[in-house]
Amino acid sequence: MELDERIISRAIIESELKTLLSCTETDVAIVGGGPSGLAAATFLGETGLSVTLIEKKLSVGGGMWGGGMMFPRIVVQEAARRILDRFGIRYRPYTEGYYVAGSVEAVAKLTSAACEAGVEFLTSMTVEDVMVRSNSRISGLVVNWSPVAMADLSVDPLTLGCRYAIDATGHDAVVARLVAKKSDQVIVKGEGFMWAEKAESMIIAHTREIFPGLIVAGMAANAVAGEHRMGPVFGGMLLSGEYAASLIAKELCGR
Ligand code: 48F
Repeated sequence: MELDERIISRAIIESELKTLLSCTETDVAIVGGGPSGLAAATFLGETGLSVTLIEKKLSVGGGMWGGGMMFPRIVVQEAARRILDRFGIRYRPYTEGYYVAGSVEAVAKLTSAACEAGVEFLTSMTVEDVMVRSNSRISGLVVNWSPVAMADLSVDPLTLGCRYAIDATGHDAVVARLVAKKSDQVIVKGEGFMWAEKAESMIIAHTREIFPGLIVAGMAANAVAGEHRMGPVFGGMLLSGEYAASLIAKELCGR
């Protein structure tokens, strides 16, 4: 069989266009493919809800790839060890209650689990605004290709409808800030100094619906609340993603 470039191109375009069309109406749109976004995506996908994860970079993984100062290792505390087990991420105990895993393996296994759970990934796409109708609830996201902003092109965005959105954009809490700019219902306090114990112990309390239809998870949740940062200990990110998923599953699936 002789390979035909036109068939290869058609296969790619047709299959991705179908995916993009299906993502114009999704149950849950997750913004950001770091550890909290990936964990939330998997848990939600497993409930049978349709889940789209939008990531502005070419690859998912967020801050996990870099571990601590580019040493590709992450630390997870006892409270979240069960999540490492759940995703099959191997780890070694370091000292009591502290476990070390490889960041490459962690990202790969979180991503693989999200794929298995049926999550659709839209990469190189940036969320630049949200849709809010008269019911004062998030009804969708406004998106554009990331290179449009990088090249400073003047190109109008498109929209993706959703029943719930999760802001998992990390330290910048991008979606929360977009909403805060246009609604006084949301205030983003910005993250505080590094204090791992406090930051990790408060993250579940800060993982919540900050605006109808918008849940904040991961470092974005702490940034909105004015909570401390925690550095390369990742248990809270995984637990927050799991908890964000449970809040939405309760509303949309009644469990
Ligand atoms: O930063 P990130 O990994 O967020 P996280 O899940 O985890 C934080 C940790 O990595 C670490 C930490 C705790 O251990 O302090 O920093 O809270 O991932 C956020 C992702 O969101 C993407 C960004 O490229 C990254 O991959 N992102 C940011 N803004 C946008 C976006 C946007 N406007 N549209 C789409 N994706």
